[in-house]
Amino acid sequence: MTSNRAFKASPRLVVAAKDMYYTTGDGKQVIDGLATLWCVNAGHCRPRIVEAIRRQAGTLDYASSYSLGHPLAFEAARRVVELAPAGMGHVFFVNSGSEAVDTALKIALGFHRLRGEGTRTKFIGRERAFHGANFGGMAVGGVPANRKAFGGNMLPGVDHLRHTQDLKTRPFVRGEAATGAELADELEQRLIPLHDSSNIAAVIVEPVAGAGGVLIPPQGYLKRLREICDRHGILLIFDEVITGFGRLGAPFGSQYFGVTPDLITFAKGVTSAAVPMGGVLVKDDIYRAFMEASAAGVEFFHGYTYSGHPLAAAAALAALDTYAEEDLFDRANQLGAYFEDGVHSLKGLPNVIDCRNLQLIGAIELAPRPGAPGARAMEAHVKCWDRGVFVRPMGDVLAFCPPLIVEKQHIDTMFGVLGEAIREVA
Ligand code: PXG
Repeated sequence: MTSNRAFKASPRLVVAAKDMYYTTGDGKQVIDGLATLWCVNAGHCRPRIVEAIRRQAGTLDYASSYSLGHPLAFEAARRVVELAPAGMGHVFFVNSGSEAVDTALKIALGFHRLRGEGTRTKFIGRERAFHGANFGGMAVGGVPANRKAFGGNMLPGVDHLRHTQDLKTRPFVRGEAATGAELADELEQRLIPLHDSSNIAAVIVEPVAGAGGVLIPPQGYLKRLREICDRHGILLIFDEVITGFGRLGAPFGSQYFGVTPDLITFAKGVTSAAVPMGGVLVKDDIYRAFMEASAAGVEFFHGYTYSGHPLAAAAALAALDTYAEEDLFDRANQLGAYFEDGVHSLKGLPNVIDCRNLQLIGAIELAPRPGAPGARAMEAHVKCWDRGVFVRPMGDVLAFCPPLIVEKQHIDTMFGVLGEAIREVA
């Protein structure tokens, strides 16, 4: 995901981090405007998390979840369940978002098979979705650059919904667009008739698409997807790797949008990124199907060496404590309007063709420079970095997703600096 040649030519190294800031090799402070990769939700090097990892490393450095267990993994699962929508009472731990997605797809297949609906093997993803870099996630994902080189080896039996962005009719929307929910109807009007619901295992979507360019769903879109899935016995998976753990002002995007899926994938913010961890939350009836209907022995033949790793579990518990103590899941509600004004303050600058946002996630889209798509955003990103602000270029989109401890002064600096950079790269 990095141009190695560009990096080698001009390496950008960070040597330390604290709260909202990175320290670079030459001693500069840089605001982390994207929680690095949408993940450092509590900010960097938070004392409780640091201490918990230190303590755990000296107490139980490793124990596997194959045939063994250790209490912290169960405690972490219980705490994640407490935050989850009602009825999602079980967690399968993994080590990344990509593993969470592939795990969720496998759970969906296993569930249908156990219930005698083993013909349900197809998955429906969405254009411009990012579901990680492994083969399952890549297949249901819809970011062309992630798929191009691997085209012949995708999972078979995958189709995609259209993405929800329409800059022609809905540019510069604040929050969720009032129109566009009908885009969900494509599932019932086109894809289900084409494949037949008896062949479809699950639909997977990010509630807010992140790495594909920050696409905010239109009002009512996710609810409509839920209703269609219910009518046809199709499982709905929300990939909440970015929207989980407070990004939208609720523990999960599911609660923010008032739509409960059957499975939720999470990662990143669960430990505030201090130790890799991911997981899949499942509805109780899915868990029960495995416990009651599978043959004797292992109920779900899946897992990783580091699933529920003690350091990750310790970091997760400390991160969840930090979120609770500082009421960080409410920050997006408190600051969402201010952040929105910051994002939209860039409207009218040269080449800005869209500003969009929801709670503490936002993006600016620039018109591509003729013959050099992505160059303008990349140059703006470098100028911002040189002036102490990290924002992420994704094609011609610049994305923001600050740690939840962000203050108004950081928001002012981020958008002020980016505004200057956009003028300069015009
Ligand atoms: N699902 C979603 C929604 C994600 O955003 C993954 C799955 C995969 O997570 P892991 O932990 O396997 O990386 C992600 C990851 C970018 C960028 O370009 C975004 C991600 C990862 C790397 C780069 O903004 N998101």
